[in-house]
Amino acid sequence: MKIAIVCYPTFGGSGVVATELGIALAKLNHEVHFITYKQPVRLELLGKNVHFHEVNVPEYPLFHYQPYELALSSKLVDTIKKHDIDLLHVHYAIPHAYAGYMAKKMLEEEGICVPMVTTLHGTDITLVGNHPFYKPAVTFSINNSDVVTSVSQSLKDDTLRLFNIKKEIKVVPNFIEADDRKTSFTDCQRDIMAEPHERIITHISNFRPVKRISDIIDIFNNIQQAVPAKLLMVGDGPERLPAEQKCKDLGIEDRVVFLGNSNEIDKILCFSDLFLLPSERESFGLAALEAMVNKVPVISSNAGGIPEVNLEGVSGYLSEVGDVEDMSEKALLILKDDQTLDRFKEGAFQQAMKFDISNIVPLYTDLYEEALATF
Ligand code: GMT
Repeated sequence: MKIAIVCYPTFGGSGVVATELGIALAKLNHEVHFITYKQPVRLELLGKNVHFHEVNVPEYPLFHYQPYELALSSKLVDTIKKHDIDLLHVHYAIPHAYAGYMAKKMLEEEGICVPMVTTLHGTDITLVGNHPFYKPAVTFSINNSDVVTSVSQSLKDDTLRLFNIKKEIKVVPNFIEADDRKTSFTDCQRDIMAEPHERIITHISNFRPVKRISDIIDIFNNIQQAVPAKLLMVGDGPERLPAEQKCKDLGIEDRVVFLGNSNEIDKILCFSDLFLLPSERESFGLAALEAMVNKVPVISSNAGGIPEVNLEGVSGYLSEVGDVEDMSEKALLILKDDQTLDRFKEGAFQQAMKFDISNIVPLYTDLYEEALATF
């Protein structure tokens, strides 16, 4: 198949999933065309079967807002025609499904029919898309996609509750590649981050308010009072500076390292002992899954789709959103001795294996084939 993928090319989970999916499809000999405004961060090499088409939005001073959707839908039309694309897969309803629908209609005028698969990732539904300013367009885009998938049952339930959806939504969970650990244990340079007797706690996100960064600092503060520990904060976003200040106020700034955005997630996770994800909302929690496949147990909230990923008492523990004390106690339960920690590390890995790429990518290719057969 020749597949065009539209995604956000940033560090966010939706972009990561779209990129990894495209790379996996290319390995299966499908021809994959990424269409977005920047080369996706995880797309390191443009190899055989992988192409990237940049969407340019010319700046024009008359416009207060530059029309990205217009540029994207035009680029889609051109690329689909030029490369004889069979199917379009857009990640994120806003604005990708909207632009995709416009492209489909323009192509239909020329007698070209291309089915569109839309994958909902969370923020496009629970945070932004649900806003009254966007809701009619999001509802329309979902209802006019040929196939709609969501990354968890929880997100599907939210979508059906919040929007007037007439289309069937199929749950296709996010995935990881268990065989593709880039860091072997011999490469794992734990000693650059902590002393042998210290536990390493890690958080990775885009530091938006929904991630409850302040809770992470509080949980870590409690942990480090009971066991020697370091906290690695990976990523960047609006809550980073307040978090750095909070560490200073608590007098723990020498125990917390803010690493900024990183492309070396596996290298960091290989020496981590515990991952914290106390989010207010999370449709899936891909960062937790990436931790688990690196044998890092997870202390999380029970928000959204996280309980579909993190298994209570096996890969970690879950608490009510904001219950910092409970999360701290459960973290210490896991970290209290090496034997318990090893049991949770193995539990995390086994649970992550359920989401191995080999189980999930065929779900997408089956949907593509169905869509093409009925189109
Ligand atoms: O919240 C993020 O970290 C970024 C966001 C995105 O739009 O990329 O992530 C969403 O999609 C991910 C991939 O499907 C999910 O793992 C995240 O849970 C989801 N974020 C939210 O629902 C808040």
